[in-house]
Formats: sequence, C-alpha cells, structure tokens
Amino acid sequence: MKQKPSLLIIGNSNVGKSSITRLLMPNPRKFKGKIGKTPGSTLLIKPITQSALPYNIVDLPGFGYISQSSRRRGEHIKKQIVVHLEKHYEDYFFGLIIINILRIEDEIKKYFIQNKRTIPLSFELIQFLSEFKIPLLILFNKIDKISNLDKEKIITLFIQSIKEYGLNLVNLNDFNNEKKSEIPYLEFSALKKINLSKLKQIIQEYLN
Ligand SMILES: Nc1nc2c(ncn2[C@@H]2O[C@H](COP(=O)(O)OP(=O)(O)O)[C@@H](O)[C@H]2O)c(=O)[nH]1
Ligand SMILES: [Mg+2]
Repeated sequence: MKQKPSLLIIGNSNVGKSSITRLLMPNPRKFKGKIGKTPGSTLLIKPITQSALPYNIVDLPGFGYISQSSRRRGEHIKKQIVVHLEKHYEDYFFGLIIINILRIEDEIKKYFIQNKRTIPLSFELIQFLSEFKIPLLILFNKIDKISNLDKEKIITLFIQSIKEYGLNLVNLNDFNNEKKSEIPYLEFSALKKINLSKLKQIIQEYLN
C-alpha cells in the first residue's frame, strides 16, 4: 500500500499544534495529543495517523527554546529538524507554521528592534522552511485572546519586519499561487475555531 502524504505542523511549544491537530482529526477522541512531546534531546518524529484521515500529521517543535530546556538542547533539536526535512521533504504535501500571536511583539522587539544582528527565531524558521519545496501556510493562532485592533497592529509589524529577510507574507485571501515568492498567512483560533473551514479547504486543495 502506498504511504499517505504528510502534513507538517511546526511551531514552538504551547502555540497550539496539538489543538490544531485535534481539529483536523476525524476521531479527535482517539488522539491524546502527547505524541509531539519531545522528552529528551532526541527529536521524536512519529506520524499521527487515522484510517479516516487521508494524510498523516507530523508535529515538530519550532526553533524556540522552551524555558525549562537549555539553549544547547534547542540547538540539538534544530539540527535534527534540519536533517529530517532534508531527507523527507518530499513526503510533505503541505506545511503549517504555527505562531502564537501573543508572543510576536516581544520577540520582534527583543531580536529585531533592539538588536539588529539577531534574527527572530520565527523568522528563521519560516526562512528555513521556505527553502524546501513544501507549500506553506503561516497560522497566527490564539487571535481570540486579543482585540481586532491589536491583531492588525501585530500582524502588520510581523509582515513589515520579516520583509527585511526577503520574505513576502500575504493574507491567504489575497494569495496568488503563481507568485512563488509569496507565503500566505491565516489568522486563526483553535479555541474558537476561527477560520477552521478555510484551513481545511486549503489543506484539501494541496492534497489533491
Ligand atoms: N485562547 C486560546 N488558547 C489556545 C488556542 N490554541 C491552543 N490553545 C491553548 O494553548 C495551550 C497549548 O496548546 P497545545 O495545542 O497543547 O500546544 P502545542 O504545545 O503547540 O501542542 C493549551 O492550553 C490550549 O488549550 C487558541 O486558539 N486560543
Ligand atoms: Mg503538542
């Protein structure tokens, strides 16, 4: 039997990867959400699969260093992500980069505005992934937690800042598939299921 194509879901700890995975599952009760957890310094890459789901889901940590883990461990995990994707990128039909919208301002202030020589880790992650042939969608998750005004402000700051790295982000609604340099983004809430049908629709389009 031919192996199912894989959907990549990548992002730092606590951004909502497991919640989003659950929303895509035909039988969410069978999915406990512990699969993506990486306990030691060895990256656990285990596809989440359900017979009623036409693709596998692979959940990977982002480049962020979660508080209880050391920077060195972060570097080690990053290397394993690089090795995995260099070897397996052809298995992926689509990739979701999950970003917690509540964390963007701090990250950009710390790494971009105060210190021009460092690159924000989420920019680095997007830049790194854009070098593979995997079509990407950036999800700004947890928009239920902020006002519309703040949401617009933060997304604008993100798009303007990441432009300096040659990355051109556009709203999925304005996304033109022909323009290879554009990366679409979607405002999202796993909690309130905001834009869930849009997400499912675009995944389906790339699957076909
Ligand atoms: N308010 C809000 N909370 C969310 C959303 N998505 C996830 N969460 C919460 O954020 C926490 C981490 O989510 P989880 O899916 O485990 O993130 P993961 O570590 O990336 O897999 C959980 O408490 C979720 O309930 C969202 O869109 N809005
Ligand atoms: Mg998780």
